[in-house]
Amino acid sequence: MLSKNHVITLKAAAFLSLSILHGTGYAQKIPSLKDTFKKDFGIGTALNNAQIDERDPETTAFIVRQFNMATPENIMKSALIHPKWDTYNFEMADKLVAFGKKHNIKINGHTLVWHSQLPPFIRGIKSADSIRTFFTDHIKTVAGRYEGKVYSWDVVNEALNEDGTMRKSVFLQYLGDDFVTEAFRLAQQAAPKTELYYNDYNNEQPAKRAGCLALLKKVKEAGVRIDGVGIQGHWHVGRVPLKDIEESILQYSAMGLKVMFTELDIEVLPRNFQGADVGQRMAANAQSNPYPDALPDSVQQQLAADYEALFKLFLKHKDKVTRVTFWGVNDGDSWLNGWPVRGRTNYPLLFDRKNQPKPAFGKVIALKK
Ligand code: 9MR
Repeated sequence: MLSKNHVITLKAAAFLSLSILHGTGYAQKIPSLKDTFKKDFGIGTALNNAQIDERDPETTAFIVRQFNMATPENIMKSALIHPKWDTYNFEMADKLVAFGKKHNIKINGHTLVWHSQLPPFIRGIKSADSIRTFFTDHIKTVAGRYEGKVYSWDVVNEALNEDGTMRKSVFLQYLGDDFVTEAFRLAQQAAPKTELYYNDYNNEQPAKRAGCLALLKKVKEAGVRIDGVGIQGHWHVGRVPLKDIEESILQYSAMGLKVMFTELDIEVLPRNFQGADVGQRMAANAQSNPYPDALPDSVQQQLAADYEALFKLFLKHKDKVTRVTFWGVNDGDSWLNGWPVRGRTNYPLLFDRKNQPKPAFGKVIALKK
C-alpha cells in the first residue's frame, strides 16, 4: 500500500520528468528528420500563422531542428494574398520569407492557381477578359515579388478530376484547357530562377495519373518550363497505395520531372472516400470520432508500419524524390481534425500534440540506422 506521501512524491517525480522532457533543450534530444535524411531528400512541413509569427519559441526551435523546407498552409492562397481586385496583402507571406531566411528553411510557395480559396470578387466576374486579367496580374505580381525569395512554387494546384479529365474550375470555364500551360509560362517569365511545380492529390492513382502525365507533357511540349510534380499524399492507415506510388515515381521521373510528396499525412479516422477535395464533407455521427483520448495501440502500430513502408520506398527512389513535406508539424495542427467532419481528434503525423515522437517516427528514423 502506498502512503499519501509516497503518492505525492511519485506525482512530483512524474511532473519533473515531464518538465525535463518539455523544457529547454527538449527539441535537441530527439533525432532530427532533416539531418537523418540530409543526403536523401528535403524534409518539409506546412506552417500556419502562429508558427510563422514565432508565437512560441519552443515550437520554433522544434520546427528548425526537424525541417529544412516549408510550405505555407494558407497564407499565400489567392483569397488571402489578393483579397480585392487591386489589393494585395503580403504581410504574412513576407514574414514567412523572413522566417525561412533566418532559419535556413527553403520556402515552397503555395499556390498561384487553384480553384479553391479564391478571393470573393471572383464570383462577380462573368467575362473571360476579366478572368484573364486577374489570372495574369496575380501570377506576375505574386511570383514576381517572391522571385529569389522562395525556392519553388506550386504553380497550379488540383486541376484534375479523379478520372484524369480537367476539373470544371473557373479557369477552365473561361480560359480553356490551356490555362495550365499559360500559368507556367507566366510564372516562368515572372520567376525565371524559381522551381515550378504542378501539385495534386490522388495523382498516383492510375486514371488520374494518366491525365496528369498527359497534362504535364502538354506543358513541356509547348516549350514551357516545369520542374517537378507534387503528389500530395493524403492517405489512409492500412491502405497506403505503395504500388501506385512507386509506379508514379517512375513514370513522372521518366518525363524528366522531380517528384515530391508535398502534403503527407495518414488519416486514421473513418472516412467513406479518398483524397483531399476540400469541397467534400461528411456528416458527423456516433462513430465518426472514435479516439477522442488516445490512439489504440493496434492503429498506432499500423500507422508506424505504413510510414516505415513509405519511407523505405522514398529511400529506394531517393535519386528521383527530392522532397517529403508533412501537412502540419504535429497531430494537433492537422487540418484532418476539422475535415471532412468538424471537431474530430486525428493522429495523422509523426509527432503527437506535445511534439513527442510517435512510434512511426522511430520506425522512419530507424531506416537510416
Ligand atoms: O490545410 C489547409 C486548411 O487549413 C484549409 O482550411 C484548406 C482550405 O481549402 O486547405 C488546406 O490545405 C489544402 C492544400 O492547400 C491543398 N491540398 C489539400 C489541402 C488539405 O485540404
